[in-house]
Amino acid sequence: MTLPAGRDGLPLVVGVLNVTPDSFSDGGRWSDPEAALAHGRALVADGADVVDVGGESTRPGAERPPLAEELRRVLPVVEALAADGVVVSVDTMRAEVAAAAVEAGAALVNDVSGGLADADMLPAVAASGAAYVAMHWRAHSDRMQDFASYDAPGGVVAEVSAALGERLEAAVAAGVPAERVVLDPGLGFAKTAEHNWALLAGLDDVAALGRPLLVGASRKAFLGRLLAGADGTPRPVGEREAAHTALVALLALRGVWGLRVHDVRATRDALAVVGRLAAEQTGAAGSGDDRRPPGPGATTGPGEGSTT
Ligand code: PMM
Repeated sequence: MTLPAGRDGLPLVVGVLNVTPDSFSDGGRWSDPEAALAHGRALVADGADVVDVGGESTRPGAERPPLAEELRRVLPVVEALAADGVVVSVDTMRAEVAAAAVEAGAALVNDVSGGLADADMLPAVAASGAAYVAMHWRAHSDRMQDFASYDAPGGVVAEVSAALGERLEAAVAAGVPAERVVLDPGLGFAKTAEHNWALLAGLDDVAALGRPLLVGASRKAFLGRLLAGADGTPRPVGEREAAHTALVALLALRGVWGLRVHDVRATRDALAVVGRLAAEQTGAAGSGDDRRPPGPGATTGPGEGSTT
């Protein structure tokens, strides 16, 4: 499976579908397979290029579901969406879930542990033929914030880049072709808000590993902190979308490969603005087709930045 690509040179929009009772922003909303499937279809109608189906909450402090429960949550949804022709990704740290989901039609395995949580994961991905997202991770959610310190020279950007480089090497050593691997800095996973901002500013260093980047910032706590009220109370989860949409536009200009988001419609709107302006700047607009990609010679167009 080659990597899917976004539309018109813009980043791929990966819609989040958490089939969990306890995810931090949408836990319990789609926990029965029927509701989950309807939401997955709504994400596609809103313009998601990929739907990322997960059955384990990674909210800080969350407990892991048993394997059988994770399979029960994700498999029917993956199967039904794939049967609709949707490109499906499975968000799991377990090799058995990854293999079963690919069997059921998933094209990507999104492993927030980058292969560290389950020694069988990388060989399973290699055998499955699926594409692989390796995220930066240090520990399971019940204790990940105990590991949010980055003291090596170069700080969080250097440490995360080095760790992702190792995960890429491990994936390749297990038989996953490098061309199928996407890297993700793992915003919020064993990271403070300051670490997240440093990583966003330093994405080019992560991109220097030579693989496309996926970024998941949607609704995360660092945006709530940024928008905190005068008394320091973080902005609630449901009121962070405008800030996230601004970030989406900036990340598109940086040339990221994919954006993992809850609000697909707002993301598509932001990408429409980025794409249209890029087309205007490169002279590709004015043909009556407002959605044309930037042509050669673009200097600020999406996908043309130094980060891909
Ligand atoms: N974040 C969450 C879950 N899965 N996968 C990737 N690749 N990157 C992320 O940043 C990421 C992820 C947690 O967020 P959610 O509870 O909103 O799904």
